[in-house]
Amino acid sequence: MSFKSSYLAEVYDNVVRVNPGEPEFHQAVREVLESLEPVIEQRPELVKAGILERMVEPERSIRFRVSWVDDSGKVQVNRGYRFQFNSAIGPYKGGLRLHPSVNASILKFLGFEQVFKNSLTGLPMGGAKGGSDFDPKGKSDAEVMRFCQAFMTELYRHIGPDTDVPAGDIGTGAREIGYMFGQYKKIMNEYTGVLTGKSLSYGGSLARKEATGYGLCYFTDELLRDNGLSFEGMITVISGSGNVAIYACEKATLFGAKVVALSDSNGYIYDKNGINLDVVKQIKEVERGRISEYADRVPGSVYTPGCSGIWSIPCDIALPCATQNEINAESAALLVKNGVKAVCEGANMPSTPEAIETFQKNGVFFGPAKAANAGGVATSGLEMSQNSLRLSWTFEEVDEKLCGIMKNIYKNASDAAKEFGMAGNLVAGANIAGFMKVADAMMWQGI
Ligand code: NDP
Ligand code: 2IT
Repeated sequence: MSFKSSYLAEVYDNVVRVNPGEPEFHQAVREVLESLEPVIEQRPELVKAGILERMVEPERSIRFRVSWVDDSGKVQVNRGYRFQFNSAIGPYKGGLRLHPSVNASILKFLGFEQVFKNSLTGLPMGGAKGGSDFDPKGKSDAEVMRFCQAFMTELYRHIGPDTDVPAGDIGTGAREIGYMFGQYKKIMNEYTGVLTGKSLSYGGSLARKEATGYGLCYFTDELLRDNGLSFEGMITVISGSGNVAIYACEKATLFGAKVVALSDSNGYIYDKNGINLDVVKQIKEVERGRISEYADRVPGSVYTPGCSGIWSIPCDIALPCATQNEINAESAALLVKNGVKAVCEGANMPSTPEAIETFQKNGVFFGPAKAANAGGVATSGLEMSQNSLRLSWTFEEVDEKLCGIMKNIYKNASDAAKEFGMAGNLVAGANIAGFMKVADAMMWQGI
């Protein structure tokens, strides 16, 4: 799709020009700008105030060296980053990704999207993302600890409970958050809610671990019901087998779906009897092993090397929960051919623009990441509230709030799509609804 508005084309071309070699960032910006065509027509004051030009430029970009000592005594060097995108509606908030593929393009696409996602939650959180090209896989606990301490020894000066509150993402779970929190506390001599995704014993929130996956299913359930369907009896394929995938599998199964496949970056498992999640949790959460081991332990299940083959499994519902651009046009076409009814994104930007177009053209109900996976950061927001209040809500209290937030996100995205003449297009609806609140806050606050 090309821009109708020459102004939007100009904003986009400039993003490409000043951020060369950053295709993921360009992709994320392009999608949002395309959605905003009708808004810009109605609100010329936003153009005059340069709202879009400001939104596509991070308020602050931080890059730093992380040196740490491995178990053999050798010094290792990684690159650390934090892109603080927008603080119009609250302190910067967003995860830290630890993966060898991490670069500025990936973190900027994530930070940019986080602004709109956080706005959609209705909670007062700005947007940021950070991380490093460090690979926690295959490292000892001591190595992970030394890396996390070195990372925080630089990051601490840029964050704070009212400034910027990082959290987990790919490769960053409770272990990494714990080591980072410990280091921040030592340096600052301050016990404060500077990170979310903490363990329960020192300020974490019940249901944060489950939140992204559960929230994805609450959103999907709402979308299905609005269209006269439900999870009951639906054959479901979920990619990934990390934090988001595991708890999406758990809730989808509780809702009556039959989840038949999960994956990791090496390959996928197919279990026609429905995934035994206790086995997956043991392999992934306890042993930090590979998904291929599932096939060794569960009779009747099959492991296939390679990631993209998972989308050739016939299913009613697909929940991509691994990484960006994991569903391309070809995989989308296969899903459509096999009769998929709904695709909702647990990962960030897992569908390419061509894949999204394929789903939308073929009447597949499509829940975009910014809306569908916002349950994680929403519950991080609830963790921040509990830390400020110095109390803890029960699992049921947090889960109920999460469910309410996800229903609200669905309604707001769906209403915004209708209001701007694109009923059913939740990509446009989520982008517009998320944008409006941030744009208004920026207008109030001046330049
Ligand atoms: P985890 O690290 O817990 O799990 C990531 C999963 O995705 C693993 O199964 C991993 O396989 C797979 N994966 C990662 N990178 C690739 C790749 N390049 N190719 C194929 N598979 C890959 O991360 P999360 O579950 O937390 O995150 C998954 C997605 O959800 C990400 O897009 C993240 O940004 C998004 N997300 C996470 C939230 C959260 O609260 N954690 C909130 C909202 C979105 P392997 O083990 O082989 O690397
Ligand atoms: O992409 C995301 O929304 C996250 N990784 C969660 C961020 C957070 O601050 O909880």
